[in-house]
Amino acid sequence: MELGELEQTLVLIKPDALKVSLTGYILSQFSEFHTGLRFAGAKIVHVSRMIAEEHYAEHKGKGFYPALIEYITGRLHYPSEPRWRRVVALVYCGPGAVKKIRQIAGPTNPHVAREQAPGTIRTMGTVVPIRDDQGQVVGERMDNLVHASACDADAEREIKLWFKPNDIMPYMQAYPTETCDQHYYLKDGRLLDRYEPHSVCLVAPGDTAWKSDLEALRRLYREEPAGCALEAVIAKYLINEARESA
Ligand code: 3AN
Repeated sequence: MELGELEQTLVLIKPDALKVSLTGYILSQFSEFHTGLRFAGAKIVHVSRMIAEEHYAEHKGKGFYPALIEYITGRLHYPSEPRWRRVVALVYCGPGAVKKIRQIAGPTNPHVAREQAPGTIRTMGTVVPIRDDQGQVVGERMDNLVHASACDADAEREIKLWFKPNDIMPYMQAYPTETCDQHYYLKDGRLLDRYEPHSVCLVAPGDTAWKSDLEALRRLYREEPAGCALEAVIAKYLINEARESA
């Protein structure tokens, strides 16, 4: 699909940025004045383990992965204050969105950012050693303040992971949508087509959903391969759902 004006990217303002009150500064750096891009969506999210693990699925199995999940879920920066564990999730829209936001964010590693990209947001991040149970350093965690999608394909996957179509202004919905014609509920990790006590309604007839999500839900419901995990589809429907927030 030729995106052009509808090119989009996902930004997460991560818990370390919230902790030191850099939110306003980051929003200002990404503002229309600096980037020519416009907001398409914004929400405050208490990050569940489910959405964290889907967001960073490509890093599963790497040494720093467990620390990455603890970091993005806010457990590291707010160990005893679950109510402050949150990120600001944003969608920016406009030509060159992915590249422009990545440039202002800077390199992944804050040390590299300080050396090679002065003025970028991640120069203000930190790198923290990861230690094993014996206290030996086994890796490092990069507290780099913001996430920014790396390419158009990642942006699409990530925006669809964090946002429902109706979280985004109608003129700025970049990916195909479809009207749902049946109920899907979730209970104990299983999809249902009708309500049972203690189930959560994911989508109902008449709801607008990403077309790719409904295609996946139909296959997953029939227990056929869907090309993605159930969690990748349902995580956004459980955002800020008290019953699901681990
Ligand atoms: P970016 O966030 O710049 O797109 P990714 O997608 O490669 O970088 O990595 C996602 C996150 O995983 C990074 N923001 C960083 O926190 C962490 N990370 C990536 N590579 C490493 C690494 N080699 N060591 C520690 N943490 C890493």
